[in-house]
Formats: sequence, structure tokens, C-alpha cells
Amino acid sequence: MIYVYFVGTAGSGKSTVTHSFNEWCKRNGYDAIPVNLDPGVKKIPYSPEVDIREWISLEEVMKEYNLGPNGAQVVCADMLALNASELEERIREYRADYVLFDTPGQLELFAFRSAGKVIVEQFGVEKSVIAFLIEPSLSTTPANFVSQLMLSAVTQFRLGTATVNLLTKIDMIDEEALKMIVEWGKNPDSLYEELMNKSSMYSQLNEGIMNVIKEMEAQINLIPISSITWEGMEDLYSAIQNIFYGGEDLERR
Ligand SMILES: Nc1nc2c(ncn2[C@@H]2O[C@H](COP(=O)(O)OP(=O)(O)O)[C@@H](O)[C@H]2O)c(=O)[nH]1
Ligand SMILES: [Mg+2]
Repeated sequence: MIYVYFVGTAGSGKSTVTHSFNEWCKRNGYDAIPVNLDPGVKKIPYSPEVDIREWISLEEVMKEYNLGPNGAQVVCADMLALNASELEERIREYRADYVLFDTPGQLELFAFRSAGKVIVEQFGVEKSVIAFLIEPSLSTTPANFVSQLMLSAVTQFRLGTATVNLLTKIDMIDEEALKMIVEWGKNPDSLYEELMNKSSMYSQLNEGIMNVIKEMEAQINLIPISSITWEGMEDLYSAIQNIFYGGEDLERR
């Protein structure tokens, strides 16, 4: 079993890509199951095989602890860890080749609190890959794009897993903008130059940050995708194959 965690800032498209990649896998004869790890979500575009809301209810936590939705989200995220082994038991029963995890709405709940790490470790770091979602609307300038890459790097640093970066919602941006962001992803030197041109004040900090990004160059691995047109779904699949099997395909069922 391979575990794919869709992680990213709120609204970056995690739930939607869980749905579309799951459908793409089905269409292509691959054995995947979608799992919802977001206790606070009201509506999701897919039918999860396993759903954390069976164990944790945002509404009950709000009532029980007398919290508003934001505070309750934090408590719910922490409760994820308590259910890790039960969750694993249930998921293992499916014997699926790919488990697609839709993670909680807010990035920090999964990436920076302990529950994310507990879950990833429960299923096995070496069998896990983070698919980090980057929104084009948050990547319109070099500084914005670099900030997104830093979030991805920090997430990878925290969770210790292989990572691929997905540039999402490419059906919503024009070709020029897409080209520019893809070029930044491929060529950190051009990104660095533009960054230095645009700001002079914190050049030392810029340099340090760019060094981190260059270090993760192999991991930048930016895959443009759209959950509407399904562009890039095959590239995502290949990237996962590459990480775990060096490009060798799993047998189709
Ligand atoms: N046009 C377009 N919209 C998308 C795409 N992926 C997600 N969205 C929209 O972006 C919004 C947030 O998506 P959602 O999956 O709920 O984000 P999450 O908070 O990361 O789970 C929704 O309105 C989606 O319909 C995409 O590939 N193309
Ligand atoms: Mg979601």
C-alpha cells in the first residue's frame, strides 16, 4: 500500500483533487481508495471509504468543550492522533494499492501539530508521499511562489516524507502565467534573480531562503494539474511511481 497525503493551504484544492485523482485511478484500472481526514468538513465531492467523522465530530467537540469552530478544529485535529491505530486497521482491510488522504482544511492542523506526524508514522513514512498543493493565485510573484515552496519544504521537513508539489487549478490561469511559474519551478536560478531584482532590503535572508530551495531542487518537482480537465493526473501518478518503484508500474487490476 502507498499512502498519498494531499496537503496544502485552505482552499488549495485538496478535497477536489482527492476526488479527481481517485476517479482518474478508477478510470485507469488502479486500485485506490479516498479517505477523509478532515473532521470539520461539511461537504466533500467524493464518497470516502473511510471517514474520520465516524470517530470525531466537530459539532460535538464545539458543544462539549464550549468552543467556536476554530478552536474546535484544533482540538479535532489533535484527536486525529488518538484514532490513528483504529484508522489504520480499517484502512488496511481494503488492501488497496493507493490510499488517498484528504487532510484537514487548514495546512497547519496537519503539517505543524503533532497529529499529522503521528498518522504518517502509523502508516509508515517510507510508504508515504506528500502531494503539496500550490495555488496559482498564491504564486503570482517570485516572493509568493517562494513562500509556497517554503511551506512545502517545512511540511516535508516536519513529516520526513517524499514530496511532490502540485500546481493546482491550472484551468483557471492563462498560459503565460502558467509558463512563468513552471519555469520558476524548473530553474531556481531565474527565480533567484527575479527575487533579488525585486527586493534589496533583506537580500541576505533572500539568499538563505533560496539556498534552501535549491537544496530541495530535486523535490521541487512541480506538477501542473487541474481537477476539472484532469490535466496532470497521469504526471502525478508517474511521479508517485517514480518515488516508490523507480518508474516501474504496478500491475493493473
Ligand atoms: N477551476 C478549478 N477549481 C478548483 C480546482 N480544484 C479545486 N477547485 C475549487 O477550489 C475550491 C476549494 O477546493 P477544495 O478542494 O475544497 O479545497 P481544500 O480546502 O484544499 O480541500 C472549490 O470551490 C473547488 O471547486 C481545479 O482544478 N480547477
Ligand atoms: Mg477540503
